Amino acid sequence: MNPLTAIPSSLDIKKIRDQFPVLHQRVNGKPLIYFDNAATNQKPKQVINALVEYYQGYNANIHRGIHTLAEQATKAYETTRHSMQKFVNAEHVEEIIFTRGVTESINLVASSYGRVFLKENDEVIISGLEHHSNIVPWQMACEEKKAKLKIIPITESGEINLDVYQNQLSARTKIVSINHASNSLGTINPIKKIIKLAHEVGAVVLIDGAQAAAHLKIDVQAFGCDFYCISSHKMYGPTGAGILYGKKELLEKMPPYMGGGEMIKDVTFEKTTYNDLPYKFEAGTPNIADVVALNEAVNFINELGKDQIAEYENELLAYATKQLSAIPSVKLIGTAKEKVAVQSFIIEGIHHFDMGQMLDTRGIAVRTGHHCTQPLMERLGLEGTVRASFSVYNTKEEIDELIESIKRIINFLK
Ligand code: C6P
Repeated sequence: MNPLTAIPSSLDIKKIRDQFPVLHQRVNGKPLIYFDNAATNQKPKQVINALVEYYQGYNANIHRGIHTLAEQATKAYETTRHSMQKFVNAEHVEEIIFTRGVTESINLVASSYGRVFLKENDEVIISGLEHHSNIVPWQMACEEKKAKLKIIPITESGEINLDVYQNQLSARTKIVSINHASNSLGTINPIKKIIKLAHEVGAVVLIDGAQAAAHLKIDVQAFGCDFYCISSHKMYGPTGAGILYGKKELLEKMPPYMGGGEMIKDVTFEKTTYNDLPYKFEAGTPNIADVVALNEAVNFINELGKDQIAEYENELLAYATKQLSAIPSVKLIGTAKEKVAVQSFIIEGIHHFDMGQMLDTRGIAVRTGHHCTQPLMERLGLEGTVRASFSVYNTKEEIDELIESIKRIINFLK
């Protein structure tokens, strides 16, 4: 047995793959190899079944009706809130706000917290590794409040320069907003240290957990962060759902983000009083079905175990990185010491789009382009990269196929 293709992990990958119907198909005549997991990962049967069961069995609006279906739907929706509380280890269940995902969660904080707590000449710090969703909301808030946006520079390997960050912090810093793991490079950021330093100057910290939720253990109390954002669709759950975790004492001081049903206690034409947490931030009929099914995604992850998932994905990453770096015209982009299972690369003389398209003809799905991190690409002097991102259902055989395909495409285009 080739020692490189042996799987020492305790996970039964074949059994796991059997739970993902979408993986068992041909794309362009070849078996699908799905390496675009950082964009969205695939859904196990139990998540898909939960959606069907909800719509076939107890579709009803929540928190409003007193009939049986409404009570059943409300219970299922609130069960997910408790699961997500455990998933991130929040102290209070009302610290879990359902949103459409990370983008909405960050916008909620930038808009609501920013409206009250940002003043002229204050500073917001983000890093050079951020996704547009963790840049643009802060640009908007800073513009409105005449505050300043500061960027922590990154090193060649794709790590945050902590010395510069330390010097950037001051009494003017009000908010630090950083991703837990980079979507383009895979870098895992030292968030505990970043949070501690920010708190020393009295700033609050938001962590964008989009790329961490499916891969890393999340403990908001141990991290000490003030806000933590998650998208369901990047952790085996449905699209259009996610959470904002926020410390209760901060959420209580923040004004509502949107007005409408559910977020009110009492409305007259003269004055409206707002609902308690978490409902103050959940205006309108929420995305009930997807939140309900998210619970099954949490169960899926818990059943496998985050440690086991991380161990296996790290193996896949190490295997892919080793093979990719052995191809002479391939340059790896993003070589931080601590990474989630994301590997970006460029190929000398071949545009990333061309490589992506040619891989697609061989049934291999990767992402190409700037990955919604244009400032990061500019810093690296690149227009874009090819990005392969791995999940627990991927195999080393699939990576072998990727490597073989890249070699053939290089030879063909030479
Ligand atoms: N990154 C990618 O292919 P939403 O779209 O709200 O679920 O997540 C936005 C987002 C925010 N932060 C990070 C670090 C992200 O990776 C993403 C989504 C996808 O990399 C789609 S652009």
